[in-house]
Amino acid sequence: DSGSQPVEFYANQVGFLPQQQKHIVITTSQALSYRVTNTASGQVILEGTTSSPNYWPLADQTVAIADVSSIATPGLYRLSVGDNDYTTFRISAQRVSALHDAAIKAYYYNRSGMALDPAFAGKWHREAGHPDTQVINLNQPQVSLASPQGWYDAGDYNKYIVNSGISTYTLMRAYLDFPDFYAQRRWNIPESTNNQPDLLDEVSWNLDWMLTMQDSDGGVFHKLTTLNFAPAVMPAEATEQRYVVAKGTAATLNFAAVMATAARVYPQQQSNFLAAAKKAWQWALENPQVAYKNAEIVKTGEYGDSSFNDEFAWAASELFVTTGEQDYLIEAQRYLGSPSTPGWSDTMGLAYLSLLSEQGQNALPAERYQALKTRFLDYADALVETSQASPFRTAMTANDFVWGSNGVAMNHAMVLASAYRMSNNPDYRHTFTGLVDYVLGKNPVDYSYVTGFGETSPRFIHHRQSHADDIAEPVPGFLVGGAQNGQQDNCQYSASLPATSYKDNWCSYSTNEVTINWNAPLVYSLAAMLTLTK
Ligand code: G3I
Ligand code: 9MR
Repeated sequence: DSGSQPVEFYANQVGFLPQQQKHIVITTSQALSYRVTNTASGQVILEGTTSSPNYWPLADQTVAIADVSSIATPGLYRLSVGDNDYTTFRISAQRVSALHDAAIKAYYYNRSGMALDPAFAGKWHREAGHPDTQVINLNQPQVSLASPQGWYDAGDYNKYIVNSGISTYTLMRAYLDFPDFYAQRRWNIPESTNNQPDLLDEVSWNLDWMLTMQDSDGGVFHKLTTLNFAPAVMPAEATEQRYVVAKGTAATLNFAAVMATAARVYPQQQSNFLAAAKKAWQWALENPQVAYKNAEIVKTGEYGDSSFNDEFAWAASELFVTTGEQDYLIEAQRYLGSPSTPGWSDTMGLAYLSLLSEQGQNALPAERYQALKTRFLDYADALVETSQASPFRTAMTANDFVWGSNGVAMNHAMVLASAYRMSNNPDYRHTFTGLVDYVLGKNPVDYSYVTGFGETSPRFIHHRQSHADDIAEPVPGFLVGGAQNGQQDNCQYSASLPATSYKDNWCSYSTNEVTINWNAPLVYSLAAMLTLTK
């Protein structure tokens, strides 16, 4: 009898969509029989046996899978094993929808230079901070510039181009791929009453800032920052002098890619965005190897990167898709390498996403498009295989458990959702929804890693506003970095394996900070689920 050994359940704590694959992980060293009860009727509606258990070394756990996919009616269910052990799970498109809106609303809460009004921010209202109207150029201290707006990067208050760029692109990618989903969607931000989709209003807030970071010669400053990280105070109290630092090749190409994309997304501003993109591209051609390094006195995030082929490939691809000019295609082909999962320092996958989008397909010769698609789907196939072989049914390997592992998971999900859009192969869909389940609770620490969503979700995030306000709940809708065992901070961790080294504490900036670049692929993945999982 299976009741003798207590088990633990790891399940999506927020809600499954009715039609998605639904796997619940159970800790056990033998296959178990289980039953599912509809809590409303009290009726047993499904009986089954788990898969045979497998050991996951990244968590030191042996687990089996209960597949409850056949249940597709919205409701609250109880999954039971033996006489005493059970968990509940929900099927609710509404909850997934609410989660999506919170994940994008998080950007509003991280706006620099804007007071958050109670009408939009509720109990998380706050004063404006960081007007950034008098920012000093660190290399030319007599020069100051205005560089207002934008989003704070993370739990800190600085604004970094490369990370802003991938976040902004990812949100625009969501808009371009799911235009009908976003056309009427609103989540109560100050611009919600205008006639533009809220997503475009939110992205504009950051694009306006990014434009100010371009110098007159076309080069782009790597970041806007204080010299040291601010203490954990509210934005309005973090008043140290801010600087723009050196220009660099990565920031400039990243900017070029984002502005070339924006030229497609905002037709009324096309010429302005495209001119900025071309000027940046030109600067990068003349300065192809300028790696950014923090000067000795600058202690904030470096976002250092010294390999630029991926940024060249990405910027050239965006310029090609926007203009159709063959010269850009030649450049894109020169730099294009193998597809990979995007991240702030690796933008090769973004070039693929754009070249393989509807607009990319229209611009590319058919054979070229097919060849790129084959390479991209081969990469997605490898993620599917990883997931199917994984005891937790999640496409995460040891290499993925880096600082921001949950961001890696969501970027894998974005790649897979895109593969699904191109091919209709359901394996891609199952693999990407399985990754969303992973961040929402189907993981060995049993956390739903998004603030405000799920039974056990982070409360003590490394987010200065959430730490300094007097509100018990953290700002909602933020995905934390997640498990990884680098332990680069001085927290005491109770576990040390890649998939279990996580701590819900302010001290854990290496696992419990939040960032705009981790939330963006979460937003994308949820929009993809709500659109594609019908
Ligand atoms: O490049 C090496 C690679 O060669 C090696 O195999 C791998 C093994 O761990 O490490 C790689 O370097 C990592 C680097 O990111 C690039 O991925 C470092 O270990 C890792 O510590 C580093 O983490 C970055 C962290 O800043 C520290 O610099 C995160 O990616 C990045 O998301 C994070 O970003 C911070 C900003 O600096 C400041 N704002 C908050 C934000 C989130 O915490
Ligand atoms: O608070 C900082 C966080 O936002 C960064 O991501 C992190 C990594 O660069 O650094 C944090 O600041 C810490 C600093 O690096 C070392 N002293 C403790 C700071 C956190 O309180």
